Amino acid sequence: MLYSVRMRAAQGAAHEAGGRHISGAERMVSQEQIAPLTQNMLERAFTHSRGQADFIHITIESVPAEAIRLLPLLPITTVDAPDVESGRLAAKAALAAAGVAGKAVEAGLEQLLALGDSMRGAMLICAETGSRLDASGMRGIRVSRMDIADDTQFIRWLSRQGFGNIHIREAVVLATKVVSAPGMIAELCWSDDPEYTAGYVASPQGYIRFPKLKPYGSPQGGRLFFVRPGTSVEALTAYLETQPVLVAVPKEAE
Ligand code: WAQ
Ligand code: MG
Repeated sequence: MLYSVRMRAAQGAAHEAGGRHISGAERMVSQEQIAPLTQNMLERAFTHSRGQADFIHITIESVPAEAIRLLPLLPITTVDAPDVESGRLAAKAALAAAGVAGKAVEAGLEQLLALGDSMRGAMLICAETGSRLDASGMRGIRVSRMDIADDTQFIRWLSRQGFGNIHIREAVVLATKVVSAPGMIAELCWSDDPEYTAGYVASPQGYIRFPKLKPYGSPQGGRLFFVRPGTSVEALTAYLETQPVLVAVPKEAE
């Protein structure tokens, strides 16, 4: 039996009472792993570079084994654009190549950059018009119930490619689930951790990293999920939030 373990931390007050989002984490682990994992999540929430957490919420819920979907991890490539400007241009081009209309790329980015601070989740954006599709406001849609099927294999696969940090580890798992969702065309993300400037564009073709998608020191990050017109927002949201997913290193890359 696996358990979905989710943490969210905020400053000032609970998220739902207007607190500022500090940190979140989503894992799916066996019962023995829950205690060390939640301890680790608490440490992370209390030592986050976005600031001191005043509110921490941890949810633990069992996941029915027969509901779990197994997905192959997206292949990772890096585009070494030297600064934020060229990074964003390259990310826009990657989104267009994945099938997002230029207008939607611009409108989506505008909404992300207009946020005063980071949201806790992602915005669903129409891949044709760029209009926001979800009604979750500053909360956003939070992707949950996903993890790695085999930690050792996953860490070996990443380190062979020169990747070790927790940001990449979590992001490639999340992105693999996101692009498997019904109606999803592509995702754009960059971190809300002030010291972490990298971001990515993910589509069913792969995960493309850009080392500089925001200025160093900025606490403003976020995620845009570009969705095919006509997709059911309810069904998509339910998949992102509740479908249990385990990701595994593809056979040929082991
Ligand atoms: N579901 C939806 N949106 C989320 C989730 C989630 N589970 N977790 C975070 N977000 C949104 C939220 O708006 C955050 O402010 C924003 O994404 C950034 O989250 O290849 O570290 O956890 O080097 O800070 C990407 C590049 C790092 C990794 C992403 O995101 C690489 C990262 P963070
Ligand atoms: Mg963060």
